[in-house]
Amino acid sequence: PHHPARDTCQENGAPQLDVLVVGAGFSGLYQLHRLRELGLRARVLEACEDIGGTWYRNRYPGARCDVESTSYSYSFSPELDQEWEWSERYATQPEILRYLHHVADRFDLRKDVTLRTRVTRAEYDESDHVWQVTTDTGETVTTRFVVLATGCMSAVKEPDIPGADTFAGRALHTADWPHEGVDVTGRQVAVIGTGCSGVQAIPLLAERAAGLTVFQRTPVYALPALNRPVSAAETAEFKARYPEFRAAQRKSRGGTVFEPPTRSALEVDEAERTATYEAGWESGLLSGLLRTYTDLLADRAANETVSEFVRSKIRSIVTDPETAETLSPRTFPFGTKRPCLDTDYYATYNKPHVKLVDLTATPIVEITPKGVRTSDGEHPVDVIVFATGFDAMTGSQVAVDIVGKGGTTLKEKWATGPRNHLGLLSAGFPNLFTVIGPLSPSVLSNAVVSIEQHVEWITDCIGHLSRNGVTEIDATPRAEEEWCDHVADLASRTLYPDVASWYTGANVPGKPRVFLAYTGGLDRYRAECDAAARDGYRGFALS
Ligand code: N01
Repeated sequence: PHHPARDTCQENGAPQLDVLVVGAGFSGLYQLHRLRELGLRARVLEACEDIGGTWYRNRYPGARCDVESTSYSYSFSPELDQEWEWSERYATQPEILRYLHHVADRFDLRKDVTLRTRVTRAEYDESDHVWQVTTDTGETVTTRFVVLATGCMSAVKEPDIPGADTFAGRALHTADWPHEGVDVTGRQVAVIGTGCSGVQAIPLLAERAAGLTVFQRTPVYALPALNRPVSAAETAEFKARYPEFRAAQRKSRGGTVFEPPTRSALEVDEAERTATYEAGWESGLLSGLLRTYTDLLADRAANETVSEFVRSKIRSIVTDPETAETLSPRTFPFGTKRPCLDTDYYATYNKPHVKLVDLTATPIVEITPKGVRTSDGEHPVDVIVFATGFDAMTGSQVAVDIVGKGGTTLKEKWATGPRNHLGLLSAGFPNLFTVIGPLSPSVLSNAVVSIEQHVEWITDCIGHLSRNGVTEIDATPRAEEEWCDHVADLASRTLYPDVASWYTGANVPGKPRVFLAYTGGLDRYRAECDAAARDGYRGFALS
């Protein structure tokens, strides 16, 4: 067989790089920083024109974080915590991007980031224990380790609607919004999709558009963000307690700090429950309702109490009862699809120029040159916004042609669902780490806290291997099987797996139905990862 890596190895047989990091978002930038501390030769390749990952691409109107910015930010540098100031409780996309630029400058990261370079292929050389990585710019790089820092929401799901390419007006996807912005003043606008992207964009599009038609297939549960500017006094107060907050965050179950609930929702009477839910609603936190009782994600009857509470809120905001009912989720329990954090989402439907089309009653038949045709007729528009989501969790990884041991591709191996050990390494694909990928807490936690946990574990691991002259780490098939079973077993005790969502891969036609995240909590997960490392990387074969 051809061993391409050998052709490009340096003369002493060493690969050109110790670590190649794919992606320059929150994950890739921090990974680079940590690898530098080990004195390793590391480089980041980024497909986009600039750094920022998710926060570079998702520029649609209203794009902002749904975790408070003081919490959705790096914790690794106390100096960074002290010098950066967030202007709002929930930062907008431009502000988060500015933060990432600040981090890149402050830690001098840019010089090892190559932009406009998409990794297209990575092939493992079993005899030299190196990866040969190919890019769309024609470059080949040999590297001992690869870290896929490619994000959970970066592979855009193309709209699977007939005629989508025939539309004569402007078609946009929320995740590929033009950098110069789009002025919809006086235009007729359609939005297809009511997940978190749609929910954030709809109120702002409605402010400018002459008419806005929202095409909804499944309604969501959206909670008020109660976003507001942060005062100088609040910032000073927060900065004073940052060290203890960061420590608590690292120990927490999901990367945000709160007192965990102790009681079932069914243990208390309705009046008490409603008062508790009111307080959760008024907290303006994404998890404000879910953190009230222990069993909301495990017991349907318990969950129905909170689901109905949110529906009652929708009815209280939306003046037309029929529209309120169409906006009310009835087909899945609260929290089993990611809830949204909104600003004026439901109230927007009270505006006379905003129309809601219920696709369960009148499905989309096709997109025509003039607009959207449902079974009820054509809706002519100037602009269509596809807020149709992503091939989440696995899409960005299988998009790279990754060839592991024995010529098996990751795509083939994962054809029936992702398999790996500890969410970090997939057996047969040695030295290839994933940051916040499938079967780790990732999307069920504050992503930045999970990213730091992964990056630090990976860095320690690579440091350990390098110091000990170990050139290969691979997950053992047995440990991998046990981990996959463990993740599935934990998920099966929740309400998540039965629901068609991107958590279960159900949003992408043909994608296997597997619950994609670890539900045991970041604290327990961190302990599992640390124990494996302490026990000499138990569950992994080192050679
Ligand atoms: O995508 P989604 P998203 N015809 O998959 C509909 C994070 N995020 O980009 O549910 C008609 O959630 C689809 O309908 P259905 C966050 O984790 C965070 O909004 O499949 N409709 C659904 O309504 C989030 O969960 C923030 O029936 C079609 C929508 O499109 C994740 O990213 C902001 C359709 C897709 O919703 C993804 O959110 C934004 C079709 N053919 C995103 N295909 C923050 O606040 C799809 N849909 C930080």
